[in-house]
Amino acid sequence: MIFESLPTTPTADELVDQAFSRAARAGRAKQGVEAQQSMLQTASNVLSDNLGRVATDWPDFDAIDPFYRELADAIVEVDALRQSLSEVSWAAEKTKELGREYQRRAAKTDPDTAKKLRQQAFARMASVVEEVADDLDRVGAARNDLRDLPDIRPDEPTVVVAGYPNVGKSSFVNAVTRASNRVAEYPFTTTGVQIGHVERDRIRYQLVDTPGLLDRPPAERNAIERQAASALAHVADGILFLVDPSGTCGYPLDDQLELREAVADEFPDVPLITAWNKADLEPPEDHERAAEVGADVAMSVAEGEGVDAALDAVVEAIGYEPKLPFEGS
Ligand SMILES: Nc1nc2c(ncn2[C@@H]2O[C@H](COP(=O)(O)OP(=O)(O)O)[C@@H](O)[C@H]2O)c(=O)[nH]1
Ligand SMILES: [Mg+2]
Repeated sequence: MIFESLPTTPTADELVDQAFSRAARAGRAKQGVEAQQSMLQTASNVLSDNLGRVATDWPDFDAIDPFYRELADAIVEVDALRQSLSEVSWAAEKTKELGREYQRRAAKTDPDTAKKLRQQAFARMASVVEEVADDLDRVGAARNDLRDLPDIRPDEPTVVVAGYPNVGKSSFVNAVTRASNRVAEYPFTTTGVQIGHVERDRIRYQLVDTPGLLDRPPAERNAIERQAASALAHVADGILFLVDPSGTCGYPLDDQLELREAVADEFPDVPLITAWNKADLEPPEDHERAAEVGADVAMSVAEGEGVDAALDAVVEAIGYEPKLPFEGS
C-alpha cells in the first residue's frame, strides 16, 4: 500500500536538537574558523537532508490511484497536507542556503567573528525550522493516519460485498476466500474492513467487506464514511448485495431493499448481484415476497449451500477480461 512505508516524521525540536548536537561534535574535531565552518556545514546538511526527505518521501498525490487519493482525502485534508509538504521543502532549501551563505562569510574572518556568524546562522536556521513546526506536525499526523489504510489493490478486479449488518457478509467473505483474511481497523470504520482474495479461472478477485460504509443508508453515514464509500466507486467492479429475508439480522426486508436501491444509485456503472442469504431459515420458495426481492442467487453460508454459485454470479457479471501479455502484437 502506497502510504505504508512512509517513515516517521521528526518534530521541529527533534530536528534542531539533532542538527546542533551533530554540529557540535563535528566542530570539536577542528580548530578556529574551520571548526565554525564545519559546524555550519553539518547543521545545514542535517536540517536540509532531513527536511528534504520528509517532503520527498510522500507519493505525488496527482499520480496515485484515484481510490487512494479520495480515501486519503476522507481522512486527512490532502490540500492542506500538500501545502505543508511544500513549506517543509522550502525550509529544506532555506537551511541549505543559510549554511552556504554563512560558510562563505565566515571564510574571510577571524575565529571570533566566525563564531558569531555561526551563532547567528544557527539562530536563523532554528527559526526557519520553527516556522514549519506546525507543518511537520501535520505531516506526521497524516502519516500516522494514512499508514494503516486498507490494502485494497486498485488493479485487481474487485467485488464489494454490501448489505445490512448481520446478513452474513463476513461469513461469506470468510467462506469463499483463503483463511488468511486481514481484518484491521481503519479511520473510517470501527469494525474493520475485511479483504479476501479468491481465484476464478486463474484470475485473482478481491473481495471487500466494508462495515460502516455500505451497510447502512447513505444518509446515516458521517462525512468521512461518505467519502470513503465514494472512494470505493473507483475500485468496485461488481457488487454482491446480501439480503436476509428471514429478518434474523434485525432489519426489515423493506429497509434492506431500500438500501440496495441506494447502493445501486451510488454505483450506477457497477453490476449488482443480489444474493438471498440464510436460505436455510427462509428459502425463497416459501417466502411470499420472493418476487419482490428478485434475488439472482440463493444461498446459505451457514450450510455452505449456493456460496460458490453466488461468487460465480458476480464474477460473471463483472465479465473481467484479462489483458494478454502479447495482445495486439
Ligand atoms: N442461519 C444462518 N445464519 C447465518 C448465515 N450466514 C450468516 N449467518 C449468521 O448471521 C450472523 C451474522 O453474520 P456475519 O457474517 O457476521 O454478518 P455481517 O455483519 O453481514 O458481516 C452470524 O451469527 C452468522 O453465523 C446463514 O446462511 N444461515
Ligand atoms: Mg461483518
